[in-house]
Amino acid sequence: MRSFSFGARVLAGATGISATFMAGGLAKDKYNQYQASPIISTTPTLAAVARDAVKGPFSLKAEASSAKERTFIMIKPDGVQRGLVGDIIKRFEQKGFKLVAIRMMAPGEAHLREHYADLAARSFFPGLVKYMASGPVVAMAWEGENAVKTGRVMLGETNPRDSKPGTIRGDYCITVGRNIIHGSDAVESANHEIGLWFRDEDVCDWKPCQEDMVYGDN
Ligand code: DAT
Ligand code: MG
Repeated sequence: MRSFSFGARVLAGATGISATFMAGGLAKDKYNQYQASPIISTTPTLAAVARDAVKGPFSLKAEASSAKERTFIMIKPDGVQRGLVGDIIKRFEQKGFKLVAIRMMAPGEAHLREHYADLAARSFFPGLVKYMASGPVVAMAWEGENAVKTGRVMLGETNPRDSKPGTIRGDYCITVGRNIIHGSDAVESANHEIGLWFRDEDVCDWKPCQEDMVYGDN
């Protein structure tokens, strides 16, 4: 065991104390700064952010190469309530797709009306919005080659009755009104939806270490 001289121990002790004071002082300064700055109360609602986002040009997140294609997947309130979040994420991970954004939220009816705007004239629209706002959802963006089309295949048909076993809707649900998951139906709508649900900085560009094992033409 290494032995310290008395002098060294005093020095070490003093350094420790001053370091503690310094750290404490810095922390206190930070705390005071934090106290001093008022909490911003003008945080825009998700619907407002989305409205601004869709007014401008859509950011094309999927144009670089097909391996960069992104799709918007959302676990609906019934999927969350039924404890299917983990199973659904697992399917996309197992497939080899890359999770680039994820957020649990209760977006509210205004945002959901915006998300399903193309269905606004349908008779089931009010019920759809109400059900979608009945609890939190898990919104995600997944990236990979043909992510949009393959994502739809993984989901199954809109009506679970027509969905094959092995698909998410085929395995986990029964009626169209409780079909547990949303998936974009085209690259353009995927980009639009990702822009509607996430800010640019929420979407992560990263390279999984397994990428060369998922993609390769040989
Ligand atoms: P998908 O979710 O497969 O893209 P969609 O965009 O046509 O299907 O419809 C969005 C959601 O609306 C769908 O997931 C469930 C609901 N929906 C569609 N058709 C319906 C119907 N006939 N009755 C009740 N809900 C319906
Ligand atoms: Mg759709």
